[in-house]
Amino acid sequence: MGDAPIKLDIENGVALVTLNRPEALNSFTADMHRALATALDNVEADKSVRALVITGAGRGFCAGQDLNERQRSPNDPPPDLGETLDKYYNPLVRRLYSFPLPTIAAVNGVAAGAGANFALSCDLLFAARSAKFIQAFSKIGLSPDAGGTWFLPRLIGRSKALGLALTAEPLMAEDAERIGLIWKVVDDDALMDIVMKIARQFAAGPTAGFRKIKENLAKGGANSLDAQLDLERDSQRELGLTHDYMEGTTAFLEKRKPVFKGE
Ligand code: LHQ
Repeated sequence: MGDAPIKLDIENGVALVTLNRPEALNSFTADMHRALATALDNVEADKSVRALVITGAGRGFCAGQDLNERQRSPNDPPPDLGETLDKYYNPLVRRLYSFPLPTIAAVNGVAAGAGANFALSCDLLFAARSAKFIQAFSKIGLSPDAGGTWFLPRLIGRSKALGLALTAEPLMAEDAERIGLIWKVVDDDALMDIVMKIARQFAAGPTAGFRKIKENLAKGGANSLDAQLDLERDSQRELGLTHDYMEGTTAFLEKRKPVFKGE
């Protein structure tokens, strides 16, 4: 039996999920999707976990759909790719985008197709300097999926989104940072140290506040200013009653580091 397609390590409040099919640049098989969903179930069930990191084993992050699984002989009926999206990719993107904890994608190498786009559903993207992002879909006659047509224009604007999707040109990590697709580019050998340090900070942070930040920013793109101001008021009212708000303000006044409980 080969290695498990997903590895899950939990330590110091941080769950590290590793896509683990390095021989195929961690491209997604149905098995890997199922293992990832189970890993995320385990992360959500473990109340000691307060931050999630996703990375790839080996030299790639994720090359999207495993195209071997899609190989057809001429006599097969045409595949229903929509079913694959409904069953695997769309639930994954929805789940990560609204995951109740801060999520970080540590993009260690090439991220192509759905592998580039599902990463955009994480909250913070760090990329190794040698990593690149490829909207590979047009090369095989497809249009971006895994949320790409939603995330890309919002993050980098219509012009860059169309350029990347139509040409399938690789976008190097430094350019991805420059145009706002990702949070930060870092040296390859520093990637995991930097990401895990931030993840541990998140795991010792005000988790309920982080959750509101995610929820409210997600709603901010579609709400009117009026609706958003009301939402901010309601959130602040709720967060103002938490242990962590009290602790944060007390620690500030006492000139010490806060000890957040995440509630
Ligand atoms: C792969 C793959 C791969 C299998 C590298 N599959 N083996 C959703 C729903 C349903 C259906 C369709 O699609 C989707 C969404 C999508 O994600 S569509 C887009 C699918 N992905 C791609 O088209 C990317 C295909 N890969 C590539 O273009 C290149 O491999 C990139 C540019 C990612 C990396 O290039 P290199 O660094 O030159 O590596 P390589 O091409 O030599 O790949 C290394 C190995 O990984 C190689 O196997 P081998 O046995 O020859 O060493 C590749 O065959 C394998 N591999 N991507 N998606």
